[in-house]
Amino acid sequence: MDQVLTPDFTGKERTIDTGAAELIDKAHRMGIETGFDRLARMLPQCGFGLLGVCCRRCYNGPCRVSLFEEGPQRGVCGAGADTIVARNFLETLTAGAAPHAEHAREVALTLLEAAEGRAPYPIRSPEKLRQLAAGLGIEAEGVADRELAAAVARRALADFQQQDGVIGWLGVHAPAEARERWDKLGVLPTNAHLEIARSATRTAMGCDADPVNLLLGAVTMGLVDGYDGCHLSSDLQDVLFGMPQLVRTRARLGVLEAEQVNIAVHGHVPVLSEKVLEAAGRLEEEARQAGAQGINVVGVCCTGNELMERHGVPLASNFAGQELVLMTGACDAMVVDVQCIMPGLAEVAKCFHTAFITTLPYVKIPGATHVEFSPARADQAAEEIVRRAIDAYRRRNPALVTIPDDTVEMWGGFTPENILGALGKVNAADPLGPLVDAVAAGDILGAVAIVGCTGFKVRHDWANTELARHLLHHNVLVLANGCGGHSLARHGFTVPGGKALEYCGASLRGVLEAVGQANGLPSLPPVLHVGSCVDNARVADLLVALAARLGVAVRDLPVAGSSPEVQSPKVLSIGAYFLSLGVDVHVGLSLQTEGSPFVHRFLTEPAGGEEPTLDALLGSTLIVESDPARAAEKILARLRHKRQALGLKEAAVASA
Ligand code: SF4
Ligand code: MSK
Repeated sequence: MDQVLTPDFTGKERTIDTGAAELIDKAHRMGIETGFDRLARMLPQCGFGLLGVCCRRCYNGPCRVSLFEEGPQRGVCGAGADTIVARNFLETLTAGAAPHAEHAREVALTLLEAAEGRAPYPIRSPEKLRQLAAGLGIEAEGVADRELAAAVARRALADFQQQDGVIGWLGVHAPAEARERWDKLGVLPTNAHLEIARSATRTAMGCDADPVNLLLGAVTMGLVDGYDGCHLSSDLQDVLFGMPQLVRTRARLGVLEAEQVNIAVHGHVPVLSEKVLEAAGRLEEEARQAGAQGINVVGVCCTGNELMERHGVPLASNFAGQELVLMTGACDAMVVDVQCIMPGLAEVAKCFHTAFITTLPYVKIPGATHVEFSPARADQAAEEIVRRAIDAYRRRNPALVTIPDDTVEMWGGFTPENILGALGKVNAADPLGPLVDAVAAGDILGAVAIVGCTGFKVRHDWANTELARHLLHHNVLVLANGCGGHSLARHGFTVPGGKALEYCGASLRGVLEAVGQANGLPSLPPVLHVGSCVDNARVADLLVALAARLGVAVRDLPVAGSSPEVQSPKVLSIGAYFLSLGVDVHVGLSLQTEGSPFVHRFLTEPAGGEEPTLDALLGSTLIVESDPARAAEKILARLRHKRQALGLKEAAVASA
């Protein structure tokens, strides 16, 4: 342990999860530093950075322009605040879209290798495969699954190679009305890699300096993330690993088991974690020989969500609590793939017996053990990882084990198919009918997806759950995924008939109970857990289906997305995807665009003024608000505005 801290906060002040609070306090007692401490040491953060007016694009800089007249108004090259802020914003979105596109490309390569017999993965959903082939216009009649899978995978990879046209996955999922608008704006992407490279080029020193043009580039990044990131990943994972099912499992740090070998899988791309889960099943006997009762695989962040929705794997923690999984002293291995993996994990793992294992050639962390993974040697790598966990278990020090004594029940796996299945029990001929009727009657005011992260600037899990509580109270249907989904699962919002039902307004509660009871449950869960970050694709599909059923555009629907505890640029690039569809997006932290009032107004002001705005171009705005109660008010105002424009009657008023 390098340093002994003198913490000036308690665990309870930084998280609303009692188990996580217990482990923050344990870290303080042991002198182990976590992200909660590192943020405290980082404050105050640089004001220029927070305003987005710092530029490090070339060695004439770094330059930072001033909001005050007496300070410098332009960088050395002459770039003003509008250019610098817009470039930084686009750069952030590019940093969000790139990992999602890589995620999708890796899954497409895995599908191709599997189809050609070079990687040990079966085709678990031939139905989804054929549905995709139909959407892509690939002839499937009489074609064997593997041959068809190879054709679909090659078409997916073409989205990273073609030099003209529009990315194919946009053709599979995008509504025609939106596509027409994007075409007119000149923002349609040709190829994910090309657009990412172009975006890196236009934000480079001496290239694009027009703030509006740069911000339209942000819309393109949103489309890249939406179609060649989220949709492509989600679709091909369904083909390879099967469709998510409604699952009932458990969440919180208490899901680690004292008597078992605990393996935490962390990251995003389930090509690895699916194999670790399989290998854990095969090697149970070796774990027993080591003195354990079995092997317990638990999920962290989005790879956890992926295994949860397909296999019912319990969720240990979201982003901000990842180091706390190791602080239990009972995590025998943490195995990571890519994205949202904190380098700080290596330092915490050193304080225990934990094997901290990286697996990808481009994600290495000093202090970690590297077990190289590739789809072709997936089974060998997964078995090696599980054996390292069993070995580590033998070295576990029981005196250092603290597994919080709390887990909560959670339900997940609410895909559009499963939601329609549940609604179909109410009206088999028109499954969306009950939902549409409830929205039209004002029993449901609208819908909001609480997505994205937890971080260190907001009290862990607090804003995600508070916002959900306010929205439910006002009869808003809430969906959730990513680490926001973890937060809501960890605090009991995703259980049918659970206590969180009490937060719901009377008319929403009535709908949830009616649909739940038609399905043999006390109610639908107050919050429907839709899976991982890339499963935002499923949220979008649901909105597209709803708009089609109503005969309106997606931008007309009273719906919004929200990330109250945003930490990753991926939230912004996914957010840009929803904005491009005309869906408002709320974020709970500054976008670091306030340094250019023009850029900030473009992103956040409603249409109607003289300046160009996102709202005027796309029908959507960004809402920046850190207080969940005020954020709910602002979101509700936009939902009501959209209801009014649709001519829907006033929604039921929630009682105080
Ligand atoms: Fe300064 Fe311009 Fe270089 Fe940015 S690109 S660091 S504003 S000189
Ligand atoms: S893992 S991007 S912290 S949701 Fe998807 Fe969680 Fe946000 Fe990473």
